[in-house]
Amino acid sequence: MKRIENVPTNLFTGLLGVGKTTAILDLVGKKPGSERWAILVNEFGDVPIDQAVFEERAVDGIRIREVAGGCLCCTAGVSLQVALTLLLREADPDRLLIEMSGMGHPGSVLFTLREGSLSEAIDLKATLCLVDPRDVDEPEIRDSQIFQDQVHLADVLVANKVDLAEPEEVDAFDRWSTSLYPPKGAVHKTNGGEIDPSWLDLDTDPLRVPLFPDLHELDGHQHDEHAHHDHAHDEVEDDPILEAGKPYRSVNEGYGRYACGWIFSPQDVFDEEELLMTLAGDDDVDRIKGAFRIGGDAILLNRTGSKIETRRTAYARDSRLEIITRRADTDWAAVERDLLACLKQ
Ligand SMILES: Nc1nc2c(ncn2[C@@H]2O[C@H](COP(=O)(O)OP(=O)(O)OP(=O)(O)O)[C@@H](O)[C@H]2O)c(=O)[nH]1
Ligand SMILES: [Mg+2]
Repeated sequence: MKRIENVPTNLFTGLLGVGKTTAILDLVGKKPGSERWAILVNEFGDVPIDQAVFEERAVDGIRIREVAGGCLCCTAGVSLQVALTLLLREADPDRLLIEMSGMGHPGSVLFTLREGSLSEAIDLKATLCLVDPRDVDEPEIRDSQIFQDQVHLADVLVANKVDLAEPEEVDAFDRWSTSLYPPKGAVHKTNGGEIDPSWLDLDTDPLRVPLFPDLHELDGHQHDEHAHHDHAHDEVEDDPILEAGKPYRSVNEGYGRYACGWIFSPQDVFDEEELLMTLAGDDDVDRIKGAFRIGGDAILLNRTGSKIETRRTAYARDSRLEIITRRADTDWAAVERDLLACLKQ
């Protein structure tokens, strides 16, 4: 078997919905035709959505693998190594891009990539952290430990969604980003996740260590190999048997967030307007992403904060969604009833 060595690898970090998948898709569009790339994507929820988004856009020479249900930092030991070993073997890539979950702490992932058994296979390059410039002015976000460590461990800082920020917010981002210590290798501003491929080849600083290495002990649980999860989640079944009107449902929680994912039978067809009204409702929701069959067509739906976007998609295998909220007492069965009420008869 061919020995895989020194695959240039970048980690993409940033809070939920900041634009990591959008940025990687943008890069995929710029991939030289002759190159093979591998993408590892990690999502907080159990039901993979980003994987469907990547697969929909998959061009020749792209291999995708998903580690769902949690965050790579908690699976950084064995699952990350297993997933990466398989991915590297099947793709034999010229480049590897890793998208971390928005709730993910990059510290232990970077440690695994640098020191673990894969360190020879991987040539770790710059870690790119995407930031919504509006967040820099939000003390609740700016002072959160997860945000601080995502930023601190980044070599390249990219303000994305600049189109949604006021000029004062962009100024505040500029002041904040230049005040960071140690200084970043590069700071950029962009929209739509537009990344210059040359940023990927910047070096990583191996001396950056987490400010909050024990971050994921916050819920009062140990963070070690034996008692590692401060989040509980159902294992998503590989191919759940789906009956019309009876979706598969899987919950997952941790780090103060509660998620539920559904996969609906391909026979279930949604009324787009009803669906949008239903999913725009709850103010406590942090993030929704999904793909829905709406008749002849299918849509991808993205909600970040209170902003909802949809676009047509070629993904039509089933309908699926993930909702992430801060409310521990969310009645997921009731949410499911609301979703079922959006089905076309
Ligand atoms: N207005 C605006 N929207 C953007 C921009 N970049 C991404 N988006 C939108 O933001 C939403 C979330 O983008 P994603 O790329 O899925 O974000 P993510 O960081 O991968 O999200 P998670 O994987 O859930 O953490 C989508 O609806 C994107 O179309 C941007 O620069 N401006
Ligand atoms: Mg994503």
